[in-house]
Amino acid sequence: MFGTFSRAILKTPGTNFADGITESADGTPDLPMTLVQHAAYASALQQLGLMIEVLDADERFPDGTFVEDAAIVTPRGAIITRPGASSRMGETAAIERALAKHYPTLGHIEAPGTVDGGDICETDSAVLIGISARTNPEGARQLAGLLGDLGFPSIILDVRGCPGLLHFKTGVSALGDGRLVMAAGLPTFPELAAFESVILEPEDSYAANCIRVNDRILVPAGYPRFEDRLAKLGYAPLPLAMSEFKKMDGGLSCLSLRF
Ligand code: CIR
Repeated sequence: MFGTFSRAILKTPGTNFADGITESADGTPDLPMTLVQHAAYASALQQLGLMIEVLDADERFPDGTFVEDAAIVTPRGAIITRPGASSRMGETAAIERALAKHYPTLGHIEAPGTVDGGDICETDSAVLIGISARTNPEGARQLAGLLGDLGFPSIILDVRGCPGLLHFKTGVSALGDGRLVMAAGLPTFPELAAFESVILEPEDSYAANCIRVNDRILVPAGYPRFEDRLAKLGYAPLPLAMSEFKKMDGGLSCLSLRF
């Protein structure tokens, strides 16, 4: 069933977490607070029944805690990405080692393709692949082929030029049940016409990156209007403090690989 997971891989933020890439004007993350928020996120996944593996921090990669960008994991196979930021390309080696324990074979995005997992949104009917500043058309093409081999249809959407969208999933998440959460101000994508869209208020855009995990929707804390809407739709939101990750342009989904 959509959003049903039994395992997750995470990676502890390193002491140089603040040296990662960011365009946020929220300030410098506080390391102790970052570690507290990361531990709370890990413990929420455990409470939802997931077995988690938390990889050690690696100071070579300040953005390495955003593990979602390094792989696409599905119930039928996993694909190691080729991240679009050169400082992040080496992050995939540790993720590949961790995933190799669970998947007998792994697909790979090859040069000149680039893909960040943050651009990939799995829905119950198709995998949505965003072309962004990080995922290029060649990467999207390769990924669609690899997903097709695993039996998953995909839809490629070009989100380059959408203001405020680092990744596709910065602005779009799947709730299951044919529903997408979308940040305000995104263009209308004809390819997504079959989905029911839950469009957020402009001030709540950061909450557009949320994740369904088993019977809960993990949402960033601080967006009560969105929580109310989710509750009215019959979902049970679980708010998690994300302020320090937001300072590094990170969202909820990017802190874990769920499978
Ligand atoms: C970056 O710019 O690559 C990191 N500072 C943030 C990555 C966030 N990843 C994600 O939303 N999937």
